[in-house]
Amino acid sequence: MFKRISALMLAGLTAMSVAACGSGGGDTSANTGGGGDSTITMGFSQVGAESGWRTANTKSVQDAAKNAGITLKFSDAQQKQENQIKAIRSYIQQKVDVIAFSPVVESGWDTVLKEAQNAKIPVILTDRAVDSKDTSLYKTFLGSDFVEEGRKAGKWLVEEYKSAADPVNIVELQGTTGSAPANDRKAGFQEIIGADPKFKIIASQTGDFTRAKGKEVMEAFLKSNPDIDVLYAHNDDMGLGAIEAIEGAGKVPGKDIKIITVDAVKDGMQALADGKINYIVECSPLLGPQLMDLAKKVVKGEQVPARVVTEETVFTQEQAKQVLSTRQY
Ligand code: GYE
Repeated sequence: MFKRISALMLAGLTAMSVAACGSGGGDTSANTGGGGDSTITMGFSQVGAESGWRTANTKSVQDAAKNAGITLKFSDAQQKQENQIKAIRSYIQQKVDVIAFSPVVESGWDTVLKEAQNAKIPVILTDRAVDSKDTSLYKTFLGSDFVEEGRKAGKWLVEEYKSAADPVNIVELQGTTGSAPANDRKAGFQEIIGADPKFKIIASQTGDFTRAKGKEVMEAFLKSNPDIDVLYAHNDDMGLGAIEAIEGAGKVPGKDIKIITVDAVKDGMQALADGKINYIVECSPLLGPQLMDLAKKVVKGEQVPARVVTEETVFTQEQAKQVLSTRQY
C-alpha cells in the first residue's frame, strides 16, 4: 500500500518538478568534462541564494564539479522545502549517480530519502543536517559544527563582559526557522551564556538569514527595547541589515550595541574591520572540493566517514584587518 502511494506520488510530482525547477532559480546542467571521472552525474539541490555565504557555497560546488569532471545538475529551492523535495524526486527519476543537497530545514525528509534509497542512489548531506532517525538514508554529512559555532560566539561574549556587574541585554536574530544552523547556533550560544544569569536574551526572532529581514526585525527590536547591549546574529547578512537599522535609529553599531555574527564573508569582515561588528565566528562555504571527493567514493561504493566536519576559526576586529585583502569570498 505504502509503496503504491509513494510510486504514484513520485510519478505525479516528477511531472511537476520539471516545471518547478525551470521557474525557480533555475535547473541547470553542464557536462564540463574536466580531468576526472566524467561518467558521474550529481544532482544538487541548493537551499537558495539568501546570503553571501550561500553564493560562495554555490560557486564552490559548481567550480569543484567542473574541476572534478562531474556533470552537475543544479537547482535552487528558493528556501522552500517543497521545491527541494521536487528537485530530489526529479533527480531520482533522471537516475543521477549521486544526490547531494543542503536541507533548508531539519525535519520531514524520510519519505523522499527512502525513495532515493529504494532507487539505489546514494545521498550526501552538504552543509546542513536532517533529523532522520534512520542514518542509513544518507552516506555522509559534510559541513560545519553549528553548535560549536554558537559556543564560540557565547564564549567571546562571556569574556567581553566578564567584569560587568549589570545585566547584559541581548537580542538575537535567528536563521531560518527549523534549519540546523538556526537551531544549533542558538543552542550552543545558550549553553555558554546560560551559566551566568546576568546574560539575558530579551528578544529573539528569525531574520531568515537575509539582510532585508535582519534590518526589518532589528528595527522592531529597537522600537520595543530601548536598552539593547548586544546583538547576536546567526549570520553576517542579518547582522549587516541590522547595522543599517541601528544607524537609522541614531546609534553606533559596534559601540552602543556590540555585534557578534557567524560566517565571515567579505562584507561581514569589512564591517568587522571597520569596527561595526565586534566578533565573527567563521563558517566555511567552500565545501565543493570535499563534496566531489566524497561523491566519487560513494559512487564507487567505497566507505566514507559518516561525518566530515569543516575546519573553522574566529575573527576579532584586528584579525579582520589583517586577512581582509586575501579573503576568497
Ligand atoms: O551561515 C547562512 C546561510 O547553512 C551554514 O546558511 C549555512 C547558513 C549560513 O544562509 O549565511
